[in-house]
Amino acid sequence: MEYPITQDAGLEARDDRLVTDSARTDRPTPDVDVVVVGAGIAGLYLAYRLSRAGHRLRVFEAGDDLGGTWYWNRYPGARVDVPSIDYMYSFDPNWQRDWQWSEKYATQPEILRYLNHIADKHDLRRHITFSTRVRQAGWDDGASLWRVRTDGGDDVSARFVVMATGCLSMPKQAEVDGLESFTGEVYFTSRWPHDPVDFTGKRVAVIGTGSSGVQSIPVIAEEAREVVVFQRTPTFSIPARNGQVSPERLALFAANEADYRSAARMSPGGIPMERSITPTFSVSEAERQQRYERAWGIGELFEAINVYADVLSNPAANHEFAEFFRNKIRAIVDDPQTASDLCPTDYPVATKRPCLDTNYYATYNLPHVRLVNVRKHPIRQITETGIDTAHEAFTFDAIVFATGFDAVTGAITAVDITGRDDAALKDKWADGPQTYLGLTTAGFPNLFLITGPGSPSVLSNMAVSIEQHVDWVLDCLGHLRAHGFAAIEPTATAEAGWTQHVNDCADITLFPAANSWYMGANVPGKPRVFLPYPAGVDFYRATCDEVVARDYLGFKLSGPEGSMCNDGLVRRLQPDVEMILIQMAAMNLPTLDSMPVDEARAFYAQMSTTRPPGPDVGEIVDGVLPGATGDLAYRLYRPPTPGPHAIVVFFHGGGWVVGDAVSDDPLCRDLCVRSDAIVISADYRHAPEHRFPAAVDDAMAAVRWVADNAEALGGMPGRLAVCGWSAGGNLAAVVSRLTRDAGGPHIVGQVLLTPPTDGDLTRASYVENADGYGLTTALAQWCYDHYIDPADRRDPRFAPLCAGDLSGLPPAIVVTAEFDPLRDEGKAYAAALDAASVPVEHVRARGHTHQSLTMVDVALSGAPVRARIANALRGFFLPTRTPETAA
Ligand code: N01
Repeated sequence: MEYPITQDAGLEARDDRLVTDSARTDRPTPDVDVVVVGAGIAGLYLAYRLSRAGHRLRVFEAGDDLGGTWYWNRYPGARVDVPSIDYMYSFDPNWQRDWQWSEKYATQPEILRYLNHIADKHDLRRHITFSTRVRQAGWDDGASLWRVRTDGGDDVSARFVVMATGCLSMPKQAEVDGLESFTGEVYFTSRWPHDPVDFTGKRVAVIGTGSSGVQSIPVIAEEAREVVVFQRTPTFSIPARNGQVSPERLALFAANEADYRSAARMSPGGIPMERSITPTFSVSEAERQQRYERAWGIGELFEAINVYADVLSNPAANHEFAEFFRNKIRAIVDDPQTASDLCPTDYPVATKRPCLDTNYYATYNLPHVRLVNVRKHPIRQITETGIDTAHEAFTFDAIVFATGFDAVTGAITAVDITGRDDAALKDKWADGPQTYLGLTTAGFPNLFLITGPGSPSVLSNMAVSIEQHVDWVLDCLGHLRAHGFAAIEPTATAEAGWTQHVNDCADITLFPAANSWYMGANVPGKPRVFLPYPAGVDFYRATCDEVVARDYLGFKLSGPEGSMCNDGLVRRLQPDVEMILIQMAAMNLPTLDSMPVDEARAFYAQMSTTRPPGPDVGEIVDGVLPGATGDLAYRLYRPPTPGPHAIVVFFHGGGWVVGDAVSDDPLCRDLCVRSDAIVISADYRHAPEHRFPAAVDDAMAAVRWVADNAEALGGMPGRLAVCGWSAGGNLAAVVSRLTRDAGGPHIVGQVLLTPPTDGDLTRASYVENADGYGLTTALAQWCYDHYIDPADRRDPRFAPLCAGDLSGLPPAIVVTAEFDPLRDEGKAYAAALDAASVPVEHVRARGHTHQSLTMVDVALSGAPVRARIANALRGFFLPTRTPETAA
């Protein structure tokens, strides 16, 4: 629901004059405008932007020095896994005058030197209070400011608080019993000592094989006498192939750095790269293997994940890519058992963060390095001298924990943050974080989260995502100031919509299949919710910009003289449906209603050839059946399971004008496999050559013929349902009523997928969705006009909604799509069936269009709806619904 902008009386835009808070209100003046928590990459950039924009600020940093992640994670082998020249600030275009990266992937010390260099160059240290942890931040609603307390005794009031606390900064607890009894050295990769650690001649245990373990194990093995790695979950890792900064990349820079940075900002991951649109199985196996090899050879994480469009959505595609990795591991590691233990098998590749390594797998070929599979040999406890598993007692001089972080939310909720009415953020997020854009959260005005949950953050190049968030926040502060507002807060509607959208995006990927830290699954008791935003930094940036362009859509802005709220949802379509619509719009295709009918039919058929085929079925048989006036084609889809099967007679979509028995082929295959029923797609005569009621007569003839020949077709007599999409849904509804009135054949259920049921063009859905969602109101009208005279449009053989008596009709499932001109008449028909005591399930497909539910393997978000249809069909076919038992 979108509301118009409302401005309280007396408030006018004041772009022309900057007004400070203290000048325009009798509320207390805060000590500073902004408190920033953290002095890592985000905190430093905030200090740069805020100070230059004239905001008074303080930055608190728990560490003794700046750098955040790069201050703490000093373990041996620590490096960035995004190329150095991408993992840097872009605000300083002349950086090459005074800085040079020495390697493709810089080491931790080099990155820390870079951050110090930036801080010194731009005089940022003066804003930072080091060795000071923010403990508490509470919103004072009366004074409209934050009160921030630190463990150093600071008590600072601020108009805004910005959490620049990092996504991977709150170390996870050790979760192993007995650690306090160990008398040797204990290290955490995430809190590595500043003094050099020497493992020479020592027996070292490493627990954990994520990125930190994978990077540190080979380096520790270079020194140590013995290394035992305790692995709970194996990782997918590709060789980093580190070395000089790539000359090609440097050339791109030399050509035009501004273009390069801009391409990074509008890329899926924050590194200039085209999003792959090629599905895995659309190319030959030889070509696929070549591409996998290339990905392995380049040594770049984002390139590898982008190898094919569907690696993160199609289980079969993912499996093949994962098998390629497993083969590499088997080829590198000499000992077959160790190789097998190192092969990940219980989660899809890239659904846990893959690693970039230098000699990781080969390290296991060294005689003094050993792998313990903790799944088979669980760690019982840490002892005085080492580690006991269920089967063995190990002695160590040192134990290294590379066990990860309470990621994305951990560092935010570690601060006691209270918002309006003293509500604690930790409580609000008890079942998972709720944010608007990953930047703000309702009930906590003037609180900003840099790379917070619900933003691309850890799935992207953090440097690019951090800059985008900081820039957005600075623009926002400027806007508030210029318009005389003192506070900004997202609405509950916008936040719920965004949280839903993030989940929708995750649900069409394989990410939820892994117990990853992306899902919060690595921390006992943490809610299992997908934390980052997976649709890409390009889409995300466009969304943030759109929110601003639409007058801060979904935010309430308030000040001493009034408030403004343009409430609503910024993303309402399912993410994949939106992407399809964007691609279709870019293709600028002609509309069917702009063509003569023959051309429209040819064009429709041509478009059908470009889609994925749908799942394999047991058998496909093409045949002809007697229509009302002559033979008509049908296609039979038989499930791969032993028969006999129930039968669904299916009527295709196409507005009674275009389409045929095979034009909904992927949908029919999908229905067949999911419902384990024979689907017979029966053609019918089309308008304008054969106008109403020719299609109805043919549909009736098809149902009769199938009922009479059920056994011969491999079906179970009496288990007959009808189904149709669009115009076909209309025919299925009409046939259900006509067979009831004719006393047979008995139909056990009707599936009506986005059906027209009275063609009333004055309904709201025809107005709201007139254009932009595939089926337009103009096209619907074109179809009606070809099919039926206006005078006949209340005939129940066209308008089942106009039938006087709907009682006794077969049980139904009616699916309506939110962005469909036909939505309201489908809805009305479901309600009418219900009112007539017909068992009916009405599925409202949120964020879908008229066509999107039929786009098998394209609009993945439609799959759960089709699963419900199949479920309904299975229910229709239960023996209790068949005529013999009904009697
Ligand atoms: O942490 P992780 P990380 N007993 O959570 C295991 C970034 N990063 O510090 O998977 C036994 O990935 C745990 O096992 P499981 C990067 O984004 C980047 O390595 O929970 N094992 C896992 O194997 C990365 O993804 C770089 O079953 C236990 C490991 O410990 C993120 O930071 C470098 C255990 C933890 O792996 C986190 O990486 C480093 C237990 N009780 C980090 N508890 C770059 O290259 C946990 N594990 C830039």
